[in-house]
Amino acid sequence: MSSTIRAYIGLGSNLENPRRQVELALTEISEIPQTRLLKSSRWYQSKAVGPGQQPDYVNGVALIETGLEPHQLLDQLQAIEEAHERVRKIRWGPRTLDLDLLLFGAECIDTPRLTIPHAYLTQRNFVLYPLADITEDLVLPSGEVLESLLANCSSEELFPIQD
Ligand code: A4P
Ligand code: MG
Repeated sequence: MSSTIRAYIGLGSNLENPRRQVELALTEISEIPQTRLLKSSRWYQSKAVGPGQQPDYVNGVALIETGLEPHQLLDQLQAIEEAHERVRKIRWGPRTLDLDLLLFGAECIDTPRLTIPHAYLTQRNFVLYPLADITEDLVLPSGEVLESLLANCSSEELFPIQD
């Protein structure tokens, strides 16, 4: 790969064997063209943020290196979601697979299809704690430091899954 960027992807599932969904998605991410999977976090069980009674999620984060442009990468991630028969019905409703592009190098992007850094990155324990598994000294484009974000984010109701 000539010019590559490091990007973080959040994985989540709370339907139809969530652990299997996210494991499979990780393999599929590693098969995206011009892309290499560098690291992945532990899996975590987390309480659903969203409407109504929902099953718990399995969440994790992956670090990749890619030669794709951000929107090309989003296309690939959405194709993987589709392949998992993800049905988009309710915002924050239950889903077989959700792939969020959390960070793309140090870029800030705001288009109708893509907001980077991901809008809720700094508030969600099921994103911040897995990020900490695979990064050291992460600084967001805003200048915020992962360590301080973690200090302000409870790990309550977030459980690393033991194999
Ligand atoms: N989009 C914009 N920016 C991005 C980005 N950085 N990465 C657009 C991915 N997609 C991005 O997403 C709606 C649109 O967002 C996409 O078409 C894309 O062009 P969606 O996945 O169809 O809808 P959604 O996921 O219901 O909405 P949203 O606002 O993206 O929600 P989130 O932030 O993805 O949250 N609780 C737990 N415990 N664990 C979870 O993983 N996830 C969600 C979904 C809610 N509750 C959760 C979890
Ligand atoms: Mg999403």
